[in-house]
Amino acid sequence: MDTPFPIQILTLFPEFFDSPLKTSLTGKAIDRGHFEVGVSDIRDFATDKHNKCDDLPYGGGAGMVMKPEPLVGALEDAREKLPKAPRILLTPQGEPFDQTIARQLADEPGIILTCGRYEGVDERVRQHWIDRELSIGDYVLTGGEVAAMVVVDAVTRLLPGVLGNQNSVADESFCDDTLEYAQYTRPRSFRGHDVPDVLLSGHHEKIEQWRRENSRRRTEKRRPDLLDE
Ligand code: 6GU
Repeated sequence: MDTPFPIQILTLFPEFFDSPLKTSLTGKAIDRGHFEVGVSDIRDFATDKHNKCDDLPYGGGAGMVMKPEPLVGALEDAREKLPKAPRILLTPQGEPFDQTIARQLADEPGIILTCGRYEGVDERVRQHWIDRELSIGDYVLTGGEVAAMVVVDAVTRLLPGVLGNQNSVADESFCDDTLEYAQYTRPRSFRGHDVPDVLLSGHHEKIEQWRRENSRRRTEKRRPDLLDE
């Protein structure tokens, strides 16, 4: 099946992606043909008889390094499937993934996501077979799988037709570099806590003004770094 946005994920743990890709909006969008996800098991490209994918670091030290042969085999196979898609490595050493990068990637003809594992990836693979390295934040994960799923979610929800209501993309946080305003739904009073009166007033200008103010105040308090820019 050819869709407008093919994604190929390269991983040592293909089963990790079974459930998140079936679930919720992501699963529905795949069923509707808005994008498709292929998962390659890097171990299938191992070249020795034990299917070894990691080895000791030259120079010594703790941990294991992902061997080049299986990774490059998997990357070449992905390239044949998706010749124009950028090859991305998920690694804590990558540039910080944000909404701007999500929008850039949504404009590509598809993406190849390589999940790093262990203490790292042989440097020659990064230098010669990878186009871009991304990190999802300043903390350490056991591998790139969770990060790859974050990228899939953030990018695919920007694809045409994936969200029913395209206004919810245009309207949201990080487009105008402020946090979303507070939201309320029924009941009007819940265990003694009331919805702000202005939201029940039906006065659209006043509601807009309240939301802008609420958004600005929370951004100042929680994320002053967003206002500095
Ligand atoms: Cl992409 N990988 C790992 N292992 N840890 C991370 C990360 C990626 N992004 C933040 N921490």
